[in-house]
Amino acid sequence: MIMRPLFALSVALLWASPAFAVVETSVEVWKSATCRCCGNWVKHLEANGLAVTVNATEPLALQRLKAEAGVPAKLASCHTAKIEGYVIEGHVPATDIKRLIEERPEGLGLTVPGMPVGSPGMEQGAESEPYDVLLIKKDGTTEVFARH
Ligand SMILES: [Cu+2]
Repeated sequence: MIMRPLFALSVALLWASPAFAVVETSVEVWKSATCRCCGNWVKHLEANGLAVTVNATEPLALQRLKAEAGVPAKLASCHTAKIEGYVIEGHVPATDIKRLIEERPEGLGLTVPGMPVGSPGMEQGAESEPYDVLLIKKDGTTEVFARH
């Protein structure tokens, strides 16, 4: 019966290890394997210190995932991500993701609908258009979380 307490101890140590903390705060991304701007957005997150895991996902599965996450079609973009229970849709800047995790507002998560030129991953030289990062509320309405 000496195995039991040892086993319990090792499980406790496993859960307390920093590796699990990293996994907990990493961004999980679903995107088409060939989406270039999605890949550039992932690089933007990593460059800003966020750990990212990427799932190559077929378009239909991606659409279903967006619907299940509560992202209405009119607020959708190319890729979908999740961090700490929030959904992140489209080219949301890393600074806004960090603020979301810090402030933890009530809502489903953040979206940048469409793919505005100049947003992270959508850089086209010096060109950029103004865009809003929207907080998706639980009832499907939105409010402006940040303006860029
Ligand atoms: Cu894109």
